[in-house]
Amino acid sequence: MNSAEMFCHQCQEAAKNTGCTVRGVCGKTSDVSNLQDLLIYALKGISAYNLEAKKLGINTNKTDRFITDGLFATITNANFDKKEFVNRIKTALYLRQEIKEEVIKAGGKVEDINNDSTQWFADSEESFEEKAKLIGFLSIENEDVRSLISLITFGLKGLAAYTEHAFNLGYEDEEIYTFIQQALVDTLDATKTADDLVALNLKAGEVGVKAMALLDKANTSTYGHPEITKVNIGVGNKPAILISGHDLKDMEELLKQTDGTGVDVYTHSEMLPANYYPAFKKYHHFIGNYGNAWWKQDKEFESFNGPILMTTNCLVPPKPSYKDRVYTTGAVGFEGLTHIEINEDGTKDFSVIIEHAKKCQPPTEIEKGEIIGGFAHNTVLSLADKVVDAVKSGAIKQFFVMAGCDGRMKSRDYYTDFAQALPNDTVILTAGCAKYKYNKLDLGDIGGIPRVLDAGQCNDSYSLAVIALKLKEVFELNDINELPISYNIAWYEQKAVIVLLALLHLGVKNIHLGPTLPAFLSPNVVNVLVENFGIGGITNVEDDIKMFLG
Ligand code: SF4
Ligand code: SF3
Repeated sequence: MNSAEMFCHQCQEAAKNTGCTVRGVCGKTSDVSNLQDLLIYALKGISAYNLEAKKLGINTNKTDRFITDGLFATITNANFDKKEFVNRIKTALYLRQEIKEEVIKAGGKVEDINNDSTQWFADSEESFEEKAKLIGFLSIENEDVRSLISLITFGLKGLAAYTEHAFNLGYEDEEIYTFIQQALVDTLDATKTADDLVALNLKAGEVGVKAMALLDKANTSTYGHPEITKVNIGVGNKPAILISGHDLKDMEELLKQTDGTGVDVYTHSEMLPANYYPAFKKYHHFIGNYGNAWWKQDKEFESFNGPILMTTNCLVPPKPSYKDRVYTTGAVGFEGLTHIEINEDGTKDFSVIIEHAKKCQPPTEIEKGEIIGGFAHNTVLSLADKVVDAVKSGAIKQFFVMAGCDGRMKSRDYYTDFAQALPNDTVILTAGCAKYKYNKLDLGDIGGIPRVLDAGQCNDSYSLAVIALKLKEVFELNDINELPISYNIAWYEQKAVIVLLALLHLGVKNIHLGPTLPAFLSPNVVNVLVENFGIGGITNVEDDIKMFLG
């Protein structure tokens, strides 16, 4: 590693579109960044033994979940807590030893697994810091290899996030765990060529589709299929709790525990789609959605007045004025905030947040009205005839997939302008917090079909793929790229990376990514993506619309 204090280039806001080297633009400190890198390295060591244990039929569920949760905790804006990472690394080294011993006991061979990731040991914060300096991304000299390993690592983080949401609802797939761990181990295999690493990335996309399908099954089997819903964006007059992030299990628990307490519940940012699920809509004290995408929380958490529960990313380092009202759970963490742990039986006790809410003022109104959503695959496919007719008659000329993330960069105004400038015979298919750039504009409808169809969270990008595949079948096309669908995707963190790899695996070509291409893609890797998949960036609204409508 060079003399920089840290090196992180995993998100779209990486400093100078190269990497954060002193402190993250996200607020992550250099010591936390380095400890996150070291945790990933420790997970590679556990994975090596774990894969062997799997071959021997040993139950590895504990380590599978630990590895998955560890990857998730390093995602952008999830966990900023240094102590947490020190503890996780210590646990990782302990678990590595434990699973190694189990492998030996079962007659397995461990000699072949010996490498630095399985052998190194340290037990103090200082020695972790020292070790971290040796294993960061900059220790990989070849920039193309570094780029491909970055791509796979970040894809795995996104994959782990979706896998964890699924296992929280009791849905697990051994194949996903095995892939994640094999891929982690492969990133340390010096015999892997650039071609091997490209193939590994595409394989990650394939497993990404599986994970999103599994999560979709988990969500819809547990809470029903999302329904077309008008979501209230105004406020009621009772004290309330705001819930953000992506975890629907936490949403369920919170609604159950607040029922009848006189405390209302609102969603923020990526929790908005919870409003579309039948199992949640039935609660009268579930009032609606408050505010916008994650990066506006510094203002919106302030005016919400009540406590906030962060179930996953994106957490912005909280301002002192509302810090005492923010609670974390799951993979999220921040020094000084109260963290709600999971009980042995899988439940969580949110009573401290509920009691806190009772002492707070109701939310201050920041807007009024409704937004419409709930266009996941089940709903859209039930409207398939109407959609197909509209395409055949020419009422709908083109669909634009504008899924992904929102972020604080001014350059993202492009997406608002783009949505506004699109001709009236086009429909936007969206998922993820990217939607906040245009979901409150009045873009009208086409014969009753709204011009912005929100499928849900970023993981519900899966729905958009299901819809595309169904349309391909209905129109009897050979290739998904023959559909009148353009892809103009906004990315920010690592879940968008796995969504991208999933789309590439499905054969989708000519995806445009913005507002900037990932800093971790080297010029040669960009060339591979351009040549094989037609990946491109964005320019300006006018030229891009001309280009897309070709
Ligand atoms: Fe920088 Fe993004 Fe990494 Fe934060 S997550 S340190 S903003 S690259
Ligand atoms: Fe948003 Fe963080 Fe990515 Fe789930 S909440 S899409 S950025």
